[in-house]
Amino acid sequence: KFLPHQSVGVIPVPFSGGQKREGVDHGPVKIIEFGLLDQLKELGWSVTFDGHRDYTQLRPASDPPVGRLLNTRYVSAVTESVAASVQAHLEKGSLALTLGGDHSVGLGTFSGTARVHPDAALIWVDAHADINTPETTDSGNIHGCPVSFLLGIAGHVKELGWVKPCLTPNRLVYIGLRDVDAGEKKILKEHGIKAFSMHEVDKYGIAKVMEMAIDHVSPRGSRPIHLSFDVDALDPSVAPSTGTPVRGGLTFREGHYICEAVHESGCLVAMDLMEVNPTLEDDEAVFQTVTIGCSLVRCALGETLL
Ligand code: 6HN
Ligand code: MN
Ligand code: MN
Ligand code: MN
Repeated sequence: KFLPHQSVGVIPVPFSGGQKREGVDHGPVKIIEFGLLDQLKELGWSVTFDGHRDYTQLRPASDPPVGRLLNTRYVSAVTESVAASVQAHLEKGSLALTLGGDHSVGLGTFSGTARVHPDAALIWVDAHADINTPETTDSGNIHGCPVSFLLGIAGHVKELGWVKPCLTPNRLVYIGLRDVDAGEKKILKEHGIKAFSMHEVDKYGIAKVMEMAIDHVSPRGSRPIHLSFDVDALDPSVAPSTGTPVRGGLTFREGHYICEAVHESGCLVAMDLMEVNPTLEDDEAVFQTVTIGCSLVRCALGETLL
């Protein structure tokens, strides 16, 4: 509805500084090695990909904890650059597809989307809510915090000063939650944020959940949609190679249905595929995880079963 997209800009973000496990920075290379770009061309998309990136030169010489937050300056520099890339692709009329990397990168991707589409909705598909604040985080890992910064409820962190509040609770919806910290549950309640946990997926079925989720954030197709898909939303039996797996997740089909429904809305302007870590588990597990990642993206970009 917003753009009959024909072109997609692919942004690889080989970054792992938002959490402590090495390897998630190898996600983008692996996903592209598995043929995602050709698969999208096959679907009729014109694909812009400016090559793999190296963000390590943005790593500051010294990056001591800011309160509890870890690698704050590094996360800040990388995500600020990602925001500019997303913005540039959207301004050219392309859909922006970001390949992670850990989910701290969501700070950059949605900020970039919001600069071009200030009314954009955010569908966050994840086992986790990633809405900790600098006060509530136990781990200090910023991949557990991006949503609080986007909403502007994190309080001011000078080192992340470039991030401006660009999301409101009514434009945010979660799907797939099952590992939400106590402090995060409080935040979700206080701000009246709509969330479909695995309990609701079981109760209503994924089709009804998607109808309610899209109707909540983009009633009658009124808002552009940014889909941020953390691969750990899927059950570890179908997507094992990820840093914070949690049992009881989305099935293979439920994951795909989410992407198909977002495509059918006609409102998708940007997508993130995050937390694919091709160094975790065995080769078969990596194959499964990367393959499913590619097919989720294809479904969001219009691949159909018939
Ligand atoms: N992710 N709630 C936990 C934390 O460390 O704040 C887990 C976060 C996971 C983040 O999967 O993108
Ligand atoms: Mn590495
Ligand atoms: Mn996440
Ligand atoms: Mn997660």
